[in-house]
Amino acid sequence: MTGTMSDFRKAADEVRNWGRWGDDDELGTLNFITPDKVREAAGLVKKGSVISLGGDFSAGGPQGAFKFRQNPVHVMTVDGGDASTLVEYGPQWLRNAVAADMSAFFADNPFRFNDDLIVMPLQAATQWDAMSHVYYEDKLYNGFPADSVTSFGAFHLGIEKVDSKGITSRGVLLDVVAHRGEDTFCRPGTPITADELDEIAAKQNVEIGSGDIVVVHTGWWTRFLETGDGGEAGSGLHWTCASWLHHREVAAVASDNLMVEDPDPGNGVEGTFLPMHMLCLRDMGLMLGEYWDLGPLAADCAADGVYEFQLVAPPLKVVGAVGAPVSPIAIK
Ligand code: UVW
Repeated sequence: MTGTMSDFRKAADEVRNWGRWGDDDELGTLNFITPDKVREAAGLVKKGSVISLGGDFSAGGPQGAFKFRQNPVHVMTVDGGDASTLVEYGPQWLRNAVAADMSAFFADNPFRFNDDLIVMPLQAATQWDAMSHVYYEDKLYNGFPADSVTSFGAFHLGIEKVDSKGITSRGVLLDVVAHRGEDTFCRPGTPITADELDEIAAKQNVEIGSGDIVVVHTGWWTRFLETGDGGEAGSGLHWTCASWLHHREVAAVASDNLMVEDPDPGNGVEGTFLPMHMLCLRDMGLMLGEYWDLGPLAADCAADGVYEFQLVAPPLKVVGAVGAPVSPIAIK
């Protein structure tokens, strides 16, 4: 069912954290991650197993459904054949500019190197949304003006601002795929509600506490790996889950789908766009992780019955960026 603007305003007033950690705060709910919390998370490492939650960054990524986001373009700028090939075939300017360098590096020397370059949207695959990613009514989180994000980047709430928090904390996986008895992924049509999150936590015998990072398995990435279809809709969190995250003092939330929240506007709020993004990033200051690969972690948790772990997920420090790639790991 679609929510109304008045439902949205009520939720926004309830979850808004502006001023809670000071007028100049740019960490938002990451403030819930205290030194004690980091110690608690490190104490969850028992088996010494490391599980990657990062998807591949490649031309075969999930982008393409929206024209403003492309898959990564990755090219080699130096490879072992350059010295001989460029000297033999390259035009004069290239020989002067590059081949001479390469020849100098490589001539009579078997110790060589390769270099490369990548062009891509920072949102191409596994990523964090920075708090500067979305806004409404000209305000970002904590009341910073929306026009502080300029063509030179975000002067407030850029992704590099969260560096002091790692990001690392206790991670908790909530496995919606297993709970719903799905084979691979949660099909579109039924958003994940706060009650369902509570049911899953109870079933998994795990509690969500202050400073935790909640990781929601919908199976979308596993499905994408099978089909290669990055445009397929799936299920996501109902926008009202923002209040659930707020009351539990969750530090951040991540999922394996393209927007964490349910993609169907019919399950959103009339007259808004990405209502859960707005409540989480703009009102609460709570970061969203998208396109995480949660299949292997879900399998591991199902096997040992342990759904909590040390999560280590530092975003790439791209100064002024409104989001950044990440290769998260869960350590158990
Ligand atoms: C948008 O689609 C605007 O954002 P996200 O990639 O965070 O879902």
